[in-house]
Amino acid sequence: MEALNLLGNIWTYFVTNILTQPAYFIGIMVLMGYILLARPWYDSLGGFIKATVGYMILAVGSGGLVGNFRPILVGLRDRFNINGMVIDPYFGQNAVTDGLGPVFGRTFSQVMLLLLIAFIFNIMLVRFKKFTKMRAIFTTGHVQMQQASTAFWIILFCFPQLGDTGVLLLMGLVLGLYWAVGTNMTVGITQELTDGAGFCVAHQQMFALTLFTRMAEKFAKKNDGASKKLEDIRLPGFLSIFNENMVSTAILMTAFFGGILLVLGSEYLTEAKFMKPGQSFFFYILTTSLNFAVYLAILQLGVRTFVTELTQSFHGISNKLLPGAVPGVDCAVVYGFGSPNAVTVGFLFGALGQFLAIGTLIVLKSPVLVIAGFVPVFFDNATIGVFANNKGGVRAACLFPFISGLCQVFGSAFIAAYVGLAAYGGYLGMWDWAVVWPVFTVLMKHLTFVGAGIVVITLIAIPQLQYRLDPKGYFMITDDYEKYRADNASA
Ligand code: ASC
Repeated sequence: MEALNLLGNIWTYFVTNILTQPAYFIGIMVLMGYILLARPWYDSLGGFIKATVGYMILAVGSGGLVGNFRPILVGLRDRFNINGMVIDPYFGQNAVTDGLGPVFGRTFSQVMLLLLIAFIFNIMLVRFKKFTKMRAIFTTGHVQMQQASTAFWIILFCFPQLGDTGVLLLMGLVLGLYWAVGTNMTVGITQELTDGAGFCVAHQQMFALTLFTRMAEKFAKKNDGASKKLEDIRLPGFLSIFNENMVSTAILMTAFFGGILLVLGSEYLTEAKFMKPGQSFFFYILTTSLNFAVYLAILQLGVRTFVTELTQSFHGISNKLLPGAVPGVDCAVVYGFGSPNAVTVGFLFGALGQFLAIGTLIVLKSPVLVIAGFVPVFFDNATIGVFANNKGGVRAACLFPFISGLCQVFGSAFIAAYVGLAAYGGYLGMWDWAVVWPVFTVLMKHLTFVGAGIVVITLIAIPQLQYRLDPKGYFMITDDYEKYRADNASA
């Protein structure tokens, strides 16, 4: 018993301080990688510092974006008196924490256990990649925590009769599979986007990225102007200022933020304490809008600081510990690649889709109303924008984030009402959790164990299908990207 307690304490310490703090998790992975590569201690220490600090810089950028956007979302809700649930991973996690006791008589500590079991499943599935064809490890800890919370709720909702161990093992398997299969799906498209940087995406829209990127490829086949990539467009005359990313971001955001802030009005913004009394409204709008470009630049600096370290050091892990494994990282890392304008365009069209969907719910007098949260509207859609643009150009970068915005709102409204999380004020709301997980949930609720079986078999089958499509390039794309590219070019 004593020993078990000690183990539990060590695990809790590890989860709180390292696993859910991606900066340290990535830093320690880099350190381990360099040690395994037998690099001198000072190189290893340097790698640890650059990776950790780089990730912390990235977090400053993404945190700044979230904070900067708050007045707009809070304001829209207050001004239009919308009473609904917020779609946002942090609100979703709070809703689970608040509801677990009253609804299911459970505590949050089991969520951490679920996280551990799912993570071990993920590693095992990659360890046996010869059979499973799964290549990637999910390392984005704060996201794993949010997903484990929502998944725990879903499994309790679907299998209320199941005991503690059964619940944890069944959901550990499904969630571990989702992590292994989802990250694995993004390996090829991320290698192509980053020209072989050696990582993939481990976040909350992995199915969306795969689906929309494949659809965007179809656009590229038509060789007209609209399938040109954002970075290849050279605008003439005065429009040429939009060719510069920082300028275009600032102008687009000033139009977007400015429009909404004008509607909210300086009186409201002062009352809600977003503006100081007597502050110039014009300069408040300008600063808020320009800050967007500032935080985006910070975020990209963070990415540049740690990606090279991660790529180099991970060879240590993938040569010695987990043969051929690829690290899955935060979606924001891809904003350092492809077209920076795709980030802004994806966000704007995603916002358009979300606002349209929210308006529709209001008009149709839906019993559940949704309030946009910044994390889904920005991080899902900007990432979809980057991948879609890379394959399908401008049109894809506008269309797919827009569709995604619709899916996020309608899907979340459905699932949150269905499983009862809407009553606690929030739902995770990211694309996979608004589209893919609702399907899993309906299957498991109605067909119980048969439904769970269908989910598990479908997930297991996905990497097998991917492998069948390109048996020769499948492992080569990560083991030797240069050769993969050369082979594809000659084909
Ligand atoms: C999420 C989440 C965040 C952001 C961040 C993006 O899903 O919980 O804090 O996206 O990971 O960089």
